[in-house]
Order: sequence, then C-alpha cells, then structure tokens
Amino acid sequence: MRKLIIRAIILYIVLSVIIIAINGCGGGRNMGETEELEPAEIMEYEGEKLSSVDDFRENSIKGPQHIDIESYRLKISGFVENLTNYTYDEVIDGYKHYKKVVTLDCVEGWSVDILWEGMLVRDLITASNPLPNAKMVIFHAYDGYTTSLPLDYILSNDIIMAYRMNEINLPPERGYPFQLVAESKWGYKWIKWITEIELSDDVDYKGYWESRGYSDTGDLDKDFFE
Ligand SMILES: Nc1nc2c(c(=O)[nH]1)N[C@H]1C(S)=C(S)[C@@H](COP(=O)(O)O)O[C@H]1N2
Ligand SMILES: [Mo]
Repeated sequence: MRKLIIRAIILYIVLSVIIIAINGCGGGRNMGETEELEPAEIMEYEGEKLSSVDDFRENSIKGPQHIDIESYRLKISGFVENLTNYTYDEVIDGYKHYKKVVTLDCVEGWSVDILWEGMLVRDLITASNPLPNAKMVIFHAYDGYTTSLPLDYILSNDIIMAYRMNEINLPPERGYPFQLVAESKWGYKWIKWITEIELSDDVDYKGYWESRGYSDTGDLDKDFFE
C-alpha cells in the first residue's frame, strides 16, 4: 500500500513537471518572447484610397486553391529558346520589383483598386528569349484555368505578375503565389495561381471564359460579350 502511494506521488510530480514545461513558467505568458503577427494591409497609398483584399467577390471556377510553395514551380514554356522552371524564391529574388495602383473590373459589375507589387511579365519572358514565331502568351493556372494575351501587349506595357497586394503577400483565395495584373483588361484576364507562361503561335487560342463567349481581347473599354 505504501509503495502504491509513493508511486502515485512520483507520478503526480512527473506529470506536474511536464505540464509546467509545456505551459512555460510565466503562467503561459511566455515573457520576453516575440511572436510575429500577420501584417495588416494598407488602405491608402500616396493619398489614393484603396479597396480591401476582402472586397473581391470570390467566384473562381474551382474555388480558392492552396499551393504548396516548396513544390511550386513557375514554367516558362513553348516558343522560347530557354525553357525555364523557377522556384518561388528564384522569381522573387531574380527580378526587379515594381508597384502600382491598378483597378480590377469584373464583368459581374464590381471593381477594386489595389496596390499591386511584383515582377514584370516582360522581364520573365525576355529572359527566356522568345522565338520569332511566338505571337501569344498563354497563362496556365493551378485550377486548370487559362487565358491568353498578345505578346505585343505584354512587351509594350508594364504588365506585373503580382505576389503582393496592399503590402501583404497574396492570400490563397487571391491567387497566391502569383496573379496577373492585366491592366486595361476585364477581370477574367487577371489569372490567379499562375503555374506556367507559355509562348505560342496560336493567335486563335481561347482561354476558359473566352471559349465560353467572352471577348478574347478582353478590353475594358469594349463589350465583354462578342
Ligand atoms: N486561376 C483562376 N484565375 C482567375 C479566375 C479563376 O476562376 N481561376 N477568375 C477570374 C475572374 S472572372 C476575376 S473577376 C478575377 C478576380 O476574381 P476573384 O474575385 O475570384 O479573385 O480573377 C480571375 N482569375
Ligand atoms: Mo470576373
């Protein structure tokens, strides 16, 4: 009986030590430690009022995608001299960054003004040396979505592939790791979760919404139904 009581006391002491070690001695306050909190998005930039990351109406074809960044690769493919396969860090660290406030207009009638930050698609493409027969740029995404834009449009405008919006990293539902900032084009050209940038000679290529009746040029100043 005495042995049993002693064992019970030992067990009680051992368990108490473990519980104290797990909770920390400061009563769970972990004094002196710094825990990093999620930064907040900015709502104004150079006097301009911005929309919120939460003002988008999420209506992606397959819902938000969650990309594992360790296995993620961005391919530059098709009619290029150098086929390239970048990790996320290689894209971020390998190219100059640009930022700009641009409005996204969805055909459903809502719009958002966001400060976008990222690399120029032009820089990524020229680093791979497009071949003379490359006329179109077809973007592919993790959810199977695609869209295309003329190579000319990409080369003659400062078109950003964004990894940040309102000074925070793109959240999964907004296209993490990368969304195209297809300035002056309807929202369906702003492809999210980009996995591949393909150079093509197919000037008649139709992306997901384009093959369902939406205008292939996607110009904001024109009707979106052809
Ligand atoms: N990969 C992918 N990108 C996409 C879409 C999509 O379904 N899949 N939807 C497009 C549309 S129609 C719009 S308006 C914009 C913004 O959509 P969101 O509000 O769902 O982010 O993303 C575009 N990019
Ligand atoms: Mo849209």
